[in-house]
Amino acid sequence: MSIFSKDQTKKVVVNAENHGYKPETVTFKQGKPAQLKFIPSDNMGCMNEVVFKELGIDEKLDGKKEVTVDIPTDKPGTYNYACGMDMFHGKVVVK
Ligand SMILES: [Cu+2]
Repeated sequence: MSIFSKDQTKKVVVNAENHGYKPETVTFKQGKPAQLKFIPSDNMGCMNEVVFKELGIDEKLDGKKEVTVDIPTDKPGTYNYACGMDMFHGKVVVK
């Protein structure tokens, strides 16, 4: 990340054999661009898809490359996300 950037970037490791998303909750500050990076592992299982219902985001995680999701930070709130089967869950808090 550039030192000139005020963006916020956080990482979540995805591992279906390690209880899912680590960390389960990520917090961003309101008002600055925010990106959540999903870091794949060798154990993706059904976590090869991540769905943010409220944001209309549905991304494939192929287990090889990181996937970045832009999180809106214009207002405070909580965005829940889950695997494609709605089995593993995580959330993003903007405040
Ligand atoms: Cu699942």
